[in-house]
Amino acid sequence: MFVDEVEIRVTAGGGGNGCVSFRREKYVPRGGPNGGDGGDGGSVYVVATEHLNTLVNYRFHPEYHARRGAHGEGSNRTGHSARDIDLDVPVGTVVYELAPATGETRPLADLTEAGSRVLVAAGGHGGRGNAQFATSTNRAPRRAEPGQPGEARHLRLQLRLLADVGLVGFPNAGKSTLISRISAARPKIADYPFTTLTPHLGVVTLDAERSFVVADVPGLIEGAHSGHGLGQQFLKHVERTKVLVHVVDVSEASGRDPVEDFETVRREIGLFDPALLERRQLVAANKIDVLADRSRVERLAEHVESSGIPLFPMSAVTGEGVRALLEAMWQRISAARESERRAPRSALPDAPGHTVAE
Ligand SMILES: Nc1nc2c(ncn2[C@@H]2O[C@H](COP(=O)(O)OP(=O)(O)OP(=O)(O)O)[C@@H](O)[C@H]2O)c(=O)[nH]1
Ligand SMILES: [Mg+2]
Repeated sequence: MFVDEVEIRVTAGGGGNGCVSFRREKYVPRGGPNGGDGGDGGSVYVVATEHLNTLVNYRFHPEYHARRGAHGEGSNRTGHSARDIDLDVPVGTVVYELAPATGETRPLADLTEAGSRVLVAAGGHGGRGNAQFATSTNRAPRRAEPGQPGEARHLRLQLRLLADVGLVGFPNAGKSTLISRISAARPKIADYPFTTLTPHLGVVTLDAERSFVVADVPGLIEGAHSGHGLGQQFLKHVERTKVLVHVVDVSEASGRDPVEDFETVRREIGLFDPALLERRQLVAANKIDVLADRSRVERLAEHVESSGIPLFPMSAVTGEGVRALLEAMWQRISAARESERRAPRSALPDAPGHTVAE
């Protein structure tokens, strides 16, 4: 099951208490204080790993507690510190602190690299034992500290896939067919809308030096931004892409007008997040193998090229035109990588998901 958003509660362990104790030995009438310190409580961390691609585990286990530190003991024995807990999440997970009362969120970390690790709840320090309080004027202190409590937090974890290219378009346009042709990804393909229910990633390898990741997201329809169909909830997965490819079914079989299809999808994307429309975009005019009336492509080409978006006629089934599309994707990706090197994007996404435009 693909789950890309969960809420969990994490509680770090408290520190162990410091101990009050005095040496008691035969022939040593007044032994000094020897109460040891408490051990530190366990902390909770969130760690990105390449071995996961969903947050589904957290749907079923939303609570995590690290253990408390052991109390200090006599004979200057320090209590054991408790072990930290690492919560593994897929690379691309954004961690937010959630204020349950108000529903407000604050970003804590964006884990875009395998191995990135963020502290989400710090364990409490152990208290000092009475041995630490001895002074020249107070040689038998009866004082020790309690352990500090561990931090507790509500978190929202949101996975945003890391892909260079996002395939967007109407249901049935051929997005999954295209990703199956250009990568090893094998999402289900069928002649009905909403075949793809969750996003899929595929790695495209052009040659030894050039490869990139493509995301196939579920189809969008009119009203997707306000919850129609499936698409909108998955648009967060194209937020990180550098290039959007509009897959448009230009054949007569769609029963629709390709220009209108393109405009509908573009509108939905803009309503979800206007910044997405500033991405580099391409149009894949798909299913030309079954196209009778070439003017359908020509009209679409004129329409999109007037707003500076190039169009590539192709067939995901026969492979015609696919190579040219891939080269164009690569060109835009490398241009985007280059401009990011010069001006890196801000570190943290500000809000989980997006408020729907009125
Ligand atoms: N003739 C022809 N059929 C195609 C082409 N590309 C896709 N199809 C067919 O169109 C139908 C839908 O293809 P999918 O790849 O499942 O479409 P999708 O865009 O992933 O659809 P959703 O997952 O529902 O959003 C399938 O029957 C495909 O075989 C093409 O280039 N030519
Ligand atoms: Mg599909």
